[in-house]
Amino acid sequence: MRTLNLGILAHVDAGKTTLTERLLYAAGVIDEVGSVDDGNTQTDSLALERQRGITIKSAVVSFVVDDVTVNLIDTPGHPDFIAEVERVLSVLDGAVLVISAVEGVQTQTRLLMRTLRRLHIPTLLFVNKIDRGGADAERVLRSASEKLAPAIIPMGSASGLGTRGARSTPYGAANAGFISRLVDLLADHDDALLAAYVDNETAVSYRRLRGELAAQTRQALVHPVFFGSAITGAGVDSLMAGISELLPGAEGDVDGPVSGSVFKVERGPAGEKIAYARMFSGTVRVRDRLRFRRDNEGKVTAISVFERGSASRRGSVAAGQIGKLWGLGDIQIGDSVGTPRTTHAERHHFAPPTLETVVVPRRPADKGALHLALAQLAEQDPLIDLRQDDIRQEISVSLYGEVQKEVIQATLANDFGVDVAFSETTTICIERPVGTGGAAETIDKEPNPFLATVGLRVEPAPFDTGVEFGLEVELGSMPFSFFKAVEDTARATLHQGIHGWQVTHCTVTVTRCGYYPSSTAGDFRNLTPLVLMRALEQAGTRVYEPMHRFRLDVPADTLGAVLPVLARLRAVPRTPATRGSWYLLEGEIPAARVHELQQALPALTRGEGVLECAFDHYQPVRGPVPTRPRSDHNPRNREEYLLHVMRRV
Ligand SMILES: Nc1nc2c(ncn2[C@@H]2O[C@H](COP(=O)(O)OP(=O)(O)OP(=O)(O)O)[C@@H](O)[C@H]2O)c(=O)[nH]1
Ligand SMILES: [Mg+2]
Repeated sequence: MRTLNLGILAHVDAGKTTLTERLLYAAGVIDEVGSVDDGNTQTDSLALERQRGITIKSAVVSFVVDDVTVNLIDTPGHPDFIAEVERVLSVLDGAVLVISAVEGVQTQTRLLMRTLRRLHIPTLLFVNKIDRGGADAERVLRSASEKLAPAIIPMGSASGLGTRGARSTPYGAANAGFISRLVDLLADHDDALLAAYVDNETAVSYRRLRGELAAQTRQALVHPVFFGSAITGAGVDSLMAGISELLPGAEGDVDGPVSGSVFKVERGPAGEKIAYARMFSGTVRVRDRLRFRRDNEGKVTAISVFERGSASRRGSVAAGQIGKLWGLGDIQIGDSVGTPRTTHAERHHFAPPTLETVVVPRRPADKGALHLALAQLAEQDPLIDLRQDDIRQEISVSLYGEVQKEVIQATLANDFGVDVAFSETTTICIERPVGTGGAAETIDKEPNPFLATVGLRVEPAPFDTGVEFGLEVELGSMPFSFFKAVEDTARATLHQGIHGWQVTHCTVTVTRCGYYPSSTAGDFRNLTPLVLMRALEQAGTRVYEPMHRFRLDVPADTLGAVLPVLARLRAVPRTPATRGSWYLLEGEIPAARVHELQQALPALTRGEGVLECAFDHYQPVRGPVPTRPRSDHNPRNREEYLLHVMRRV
């Protein structure tokens, strides 16, 4: 029996949860198909998800098809919950990207496919909603090959589009058009196949072509496309067969060293912490002691494993499987258990939240309860990045958008009994070095009070690199724990740059190091922030604000009203394109103004305008540079902040 950890990803409302329900039904896990609109699906199980009809948290369910146990992870499509998608990407063996046959390829669809391709995750496309009015299979195929990936191949034809009786019929060996498309597609990566086919068409068996299709899909070179309707169930059997035939199973040695990755954390009914871990290697058993995040350790008190439906209690969870682990009190999302996997641990695939808002309890007496509640929410979503400003007595959280804000508000009220309001929402900027800066402190040389020599250089790096750490000294010249102390402290220090924003897209290089036999890692932790901030001041930093790319469809007669509002919001549209009696506007807008545009739109366009926005890039702030109040650490000045960092790390 193989195991396949499969993600279902899509733009909001494309039908992921409905499709999940259908797959569970087709596999015999459930006897009745639940509906998002009735609030009774398996994976939208949170009260808030059922009320709102949208997915907020990723959820795991499992089913068996042929000889494969599929652990399916249904993800949210709303851009405010992109962090949920980010967290599951590292645990997937394959994915199904759902596209609505009516709305076609949307902003989030492109972003997700770009990321799946970058990570080489084998991906099938499912064109859903063929039963809905306006469904157009050809248009979706065209735009999928233009905007998502050129190497796609329809696995069947769709008929009766836009009607309840819409069907999808799989192609087979008898369909000459399919065979020749298949050969064309596969020959790009397989010269032997092309040569054999050119030599004698009939010599290449259909079996061989299907085998090669599976091989190339598993390498994420090609993407088979299925058509169907999650509502009527049309095409779901073909997709199911494709999942088992074309996607790879999980690999990993069950007897190897323990290595797993935690992609979800939740609290059980008694408030106990439950970590969802995907195992890559080894086997974890109840009562095992597990190491995670540097020097943390915990004893596993119970395990349940996803098998045929939901999770059931087991004595162990092995390589390839997803297990729920109890007993690891300090575990956080993103932690590795056992030996860390050496893939982009620090790197994010999507942009971080771009908004920050102050959370205020409506009853002042709830302040302590609010802090505790937010700390628990931050366990499940570290990107909300809880910050406490002791001077202003304020708590703030980072956010992707208004829907996430409403969800936090409702969760605090429903689950924790704390009513809150939000005051000012501000944009989260970033800082990046302008040039190169360097500084050093030498052991035993005034004014350095620490038993450590540290020299650091900081310089800008391309966007999307985060913080890279490099060495210009021999790794063997100092105990590894001292290097680790320098790196960890440098990363912590960069949380607040010269203007108070996170410093990122830069490289920090260790240019000098030295120690005495009596030196400790603490000496390096204490000295590093002082040296790094001096280097940063020498380099100088520039503040950047997040920009979104927007796509706005408006009725032609409303364009005159929309354009001045865009200008006022500092949105820069390119020349509008006409589409019948509609205009399509695309361009850039500061993240800070997206919400205002969303709010203004209904009145400007009689409620007909459709706006899609997604983070695109950072742009240097023009005009006065915004500074972020130094919070979190009660710092009245930099020295105090640095002392705080020293104490903390
Ligand atoms: N007509 C039709 N409606 C569908 C189909 N699939 C889903 N829907 C409807 O589309 C809406 C959204 O479906 P969901 O399954 O919640 O979509 P989702 O992708 O899970 O949405 P998020 O998780 O919030 O991103 C619901 O009203 C569904 O009933 C389909 O194949 N045909
Ligand atoms: Mg959903």
